Amino acid sequence: PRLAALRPSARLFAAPLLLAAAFVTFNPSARAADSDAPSRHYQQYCASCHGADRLGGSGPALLPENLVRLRKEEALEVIRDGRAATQMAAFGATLKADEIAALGALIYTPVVPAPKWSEADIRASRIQHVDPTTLAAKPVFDADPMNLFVVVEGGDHHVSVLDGDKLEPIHRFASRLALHGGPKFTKDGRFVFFGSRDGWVTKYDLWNLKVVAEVRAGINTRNVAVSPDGRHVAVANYLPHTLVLLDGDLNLLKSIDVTDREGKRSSRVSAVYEATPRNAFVAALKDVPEVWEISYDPAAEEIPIGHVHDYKLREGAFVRGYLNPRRTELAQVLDDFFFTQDYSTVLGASREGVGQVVNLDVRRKIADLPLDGMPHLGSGITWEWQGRRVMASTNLKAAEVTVIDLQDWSVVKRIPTRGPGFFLRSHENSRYAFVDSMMSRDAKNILQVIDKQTLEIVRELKAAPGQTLAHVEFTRDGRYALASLWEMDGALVVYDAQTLEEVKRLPMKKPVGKYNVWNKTMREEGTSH
Ligand code: DHE
Repeated sequence: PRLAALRPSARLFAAPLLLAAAFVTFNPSARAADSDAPSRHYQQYCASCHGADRLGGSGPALLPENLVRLRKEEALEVIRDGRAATQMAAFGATLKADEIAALGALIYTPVVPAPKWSEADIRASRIQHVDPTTLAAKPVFDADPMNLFVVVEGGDHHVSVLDGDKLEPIHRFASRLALHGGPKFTKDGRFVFFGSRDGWVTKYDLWNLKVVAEVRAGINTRNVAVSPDGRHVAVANYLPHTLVLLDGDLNLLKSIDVTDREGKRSSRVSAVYEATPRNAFVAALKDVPEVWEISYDPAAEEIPIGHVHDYKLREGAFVRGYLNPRRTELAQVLDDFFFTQDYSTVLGASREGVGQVVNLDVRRKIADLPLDGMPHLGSGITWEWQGRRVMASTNLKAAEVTVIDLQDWSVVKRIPTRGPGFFLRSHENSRYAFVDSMMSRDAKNILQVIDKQTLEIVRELKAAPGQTLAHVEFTRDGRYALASLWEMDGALVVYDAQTLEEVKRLPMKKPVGKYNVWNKTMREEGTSH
């Protein structure tokens, strides 16, 4: 009962702690054979922060799905030496090398059966941080609320809010661990929603500079999307295989088990996006070749069986269009994708680089895309080039930016770069686009500037060798471009977007990404949405 009286976040933390204590004190296997040692050590040293079930607590979840980005050797180093600027302690003096190796093997072993995160778990995890009725209905600061930047500082898991005119921080707050994907803003720029790799969704009030509410929607999450009015939020999960729909206060509306039409094969969700002209969320599935469109319009047309999610319905039946997925079935999985500005069409690629163009109105593939390597269409941007609309994206495996004609889907140009890159960014008021070579071995420190009219590289901006310079976002008017010096003692480097000269630096802890309220809410053509 005392545990039940705690706030959900405290319960999440305390439950494993108590369990761990119980385990250490009473578990008879504490003296059992050595094959039990890794589990015993896990419960003794890790469970209080990472959860008795490895689903996370104040520390991240320790499941193979959540650890894919961490090399095993690095994980062993972290167990041995701890992690600077975090609560992760060093166990090198407590555990022998082979015990650390066994603990490492344990956390990379899948939990069987796969852990569940039910609707009840989602509901129980919700935390209301402030009473919304106490929040002011206008900004508590003088800066232009539509020209704020939200900067995700991955180094110490914080978020900074910048005044985009003065280019100065106005606030900084602690975030959930490992935020990933772009934070998503409501159209008025007041609220922003963050998703963490461990499934936490945070609603933040930018006018009041306060965390309003949080909920854990999954165990391993890809990203979040929000409707412009802020009334609907969608969460794409890898673990469990669910797509979670929340209301604007982060109360659960429904958690959809993601399967193919027959309900035979379940799937992770690669990502979910909001498509305003369609009043819908659009999601791609990673293990089933389908794109789903989920209307958040309560008056949405009914969907005939055959396109819907609920395979148990009898032939000829209809379901409500509202919050029920409508399927587009394809021959190939879409892993990463880009929308045309009117959201009628999706350009997608599989991890193997198979590209296809899908029209969401006729709900089928309408063309192939001539792509190679691993195009990162999610980082795509678009502009007018010689009277035609083109899009361009980086490639995670090839040293090029690929420019595609959006009329006939042909490749206009492959612009050679220093190395495979992650992000591409521009602004309609700028003739330049900035691309990194983050995925290369020796050119991570170089940002290249592309002239959007000549399609040539015209300049290189360099950080010190060995450092990483990547991810650019423009100010609302396109005058300045802010790049991340992606180091623990890193910075935002501000460039004049015309002269390309450095203007100033703002110290930041590994600023993974930065997002301008205006550019995001206006769906500026030079930024991902
Ligand atoms: Fe991301 C956005 C997928 C690894 C930093 N990344 C996205 C989005 C997707 C995606 C689908 C768009 C979601 C959105 O904005 O709502 N990312 C993937 C992967 O599949 C991949 C390659 C492997 C993985 O581990 O999941 C991957 N991503 C990374 C990283 O390693 C990065 C560099 C560091 C990190 O913090 O994880 C990283 N991804 C980002 C960032 C964005 C992003 C900063 C937002 C870009 C933007 O400007 O909107």
